[in-house]
Amino acid sequence: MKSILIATKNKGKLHEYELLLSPYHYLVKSLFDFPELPEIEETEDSFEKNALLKAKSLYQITHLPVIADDSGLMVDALNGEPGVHSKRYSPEGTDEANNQLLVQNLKDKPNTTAKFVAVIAYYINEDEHYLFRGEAKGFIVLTPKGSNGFGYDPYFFDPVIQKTFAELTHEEKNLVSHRAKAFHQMIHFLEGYDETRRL
Ligand code: ITT
Repeated sequence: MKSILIATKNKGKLHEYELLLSPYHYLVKSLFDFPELPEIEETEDSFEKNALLKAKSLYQITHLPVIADDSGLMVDALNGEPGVHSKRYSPEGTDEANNQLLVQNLKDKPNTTAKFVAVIAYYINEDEHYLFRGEAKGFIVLTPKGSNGFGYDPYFFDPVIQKTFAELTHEEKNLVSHRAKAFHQMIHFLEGYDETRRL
């Protein structure tokens, strides 16, 4: 069985990828399997650059095919913030503190429309690496709902399903999320590619 490295230490993200990858018969590894690997700082100013930086750095050390994503929440009334700073929006950088700051910054705004963005970098080798972007649109509610998911999920309301992302099971979130959309774009792209490159 071939191995693939999911370049994350975020357990919520990892679980979503394990489910997305389950039909493809891969041995899914994550950064928890490689505690000796260095932390890759996401220092760039775009999701694309950060995802590629992470995927490339980890490919160069492990020589495994790598899926790395950089993701975040972009709120219209906050000019796209927290964006690439979603993980460290508040000084504390915990989900709770990030969400409190988000609510604080939005409490007097009439419009709370927002989107989640995920960019996947799939790094097969030095010559073959690709980027895929997925977005999920919704708005921010000031009272959290649901206890599944991670990060901003309890505050992100999907107007089509009329639930926050934290009210969805992992399977349900994987039908609509930014990460799942980027992942399915990747699968679609690889279907048109050399057979050995398909997942
Ligand atoms: P890795 O870098 O180890 O993958 P991370 O949590 O640092 O994990 P990111 O750098 O991509 O991941 O940060 C994205 C942040 O954006 C994440 O910590 C959440 O706060 C938020 N976020 C991204 N996707 C999300 C989702 O599906 N649901 C809720 N919040 C999300």
